[in-house]
Amino acid sequence: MKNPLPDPDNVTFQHALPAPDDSRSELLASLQREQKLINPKYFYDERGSQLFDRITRLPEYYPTRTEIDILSRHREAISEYCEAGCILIEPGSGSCEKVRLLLDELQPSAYVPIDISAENLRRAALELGREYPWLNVHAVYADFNQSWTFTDELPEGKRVVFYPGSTIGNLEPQAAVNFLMRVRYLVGDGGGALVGVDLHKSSDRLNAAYNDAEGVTAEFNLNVLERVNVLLDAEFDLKNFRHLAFYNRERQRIEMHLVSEQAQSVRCNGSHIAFTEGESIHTESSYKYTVEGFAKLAARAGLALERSWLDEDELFSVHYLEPAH
Ligand code: AVJ
Repeated sequence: MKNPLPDPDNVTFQHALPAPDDSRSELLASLQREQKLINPKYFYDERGSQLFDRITRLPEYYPTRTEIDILSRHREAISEYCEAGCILIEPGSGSCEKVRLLLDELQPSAYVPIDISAENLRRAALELGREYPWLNVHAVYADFNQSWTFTDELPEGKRVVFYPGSTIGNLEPQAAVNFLMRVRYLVGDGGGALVGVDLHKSSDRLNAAYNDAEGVTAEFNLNVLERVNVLLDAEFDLKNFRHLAFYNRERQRIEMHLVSEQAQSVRCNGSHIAFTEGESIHTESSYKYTVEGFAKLAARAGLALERSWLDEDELFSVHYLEPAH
């Protein structure tokens, strides 16, 4: 069906995606490593995004509802730190749900959603622009894991990066420091960052959140193989792999794997990838931090933790960071 509404003129689009070949060879190389890997960014195709949406509503998966609760409860204080008139930049904006909790109170002069899912980005930006006609929405279609060059074209104003959802937990700690250094450079001396971070806690609670009774997380994990099948013209059979997720306390991270149920050889990109029985593909790490641990991490990137907001049970945290002087 054609969209009967014209695009609102407070919404603009910018395209900054690298050539698709780059990401294909990166993905293939990661599957040929000693410990096979798939970057968790590949989870989020159409179906993967839908499954993740379902995860966020599962009784065991506390992060989303807890963060929403923190953002709503503290929107006034949060807005004082971010400041009205700021340029709010959200890498991996998805459906732009969480930013809605802040917009009315914060009154930023522009919102810059960045996402690698073109269709979702377009839909989400247009919807948001219609809902908030006073807001300048500048959508950027880009892979922020790879390049930040798009930032030359942003409107003027105090820049604040909004990075909710503990997405930063997907990065290895050193990569998280590198990410925060880029954030610091992007926002400059006068800017800031609002970052949502899942907290270290009991293994039982964490293990339950990634092994839900309904099996949605298992489906989400397995679905990444469908994506690989499309991107690399491969023949992974989902029935031959099973979901594994556990909290690695020593490294303070949830690990998700897909475990091969049998010895098998999978056709992939004109070649084959061999699995022994029980061999795994590491599909995701989700690092958990203490407030002190996260403050130290941010400090390594030249960012000072100005303020933290936690829920009562100390399950989740939202932090305002500023360049350290
Ligand atoms: C979107 C990376 C924050 O690590 O909790 C949820 C993704 N994976 N269940 C997380 C995820 C399995 C999620 N993040």
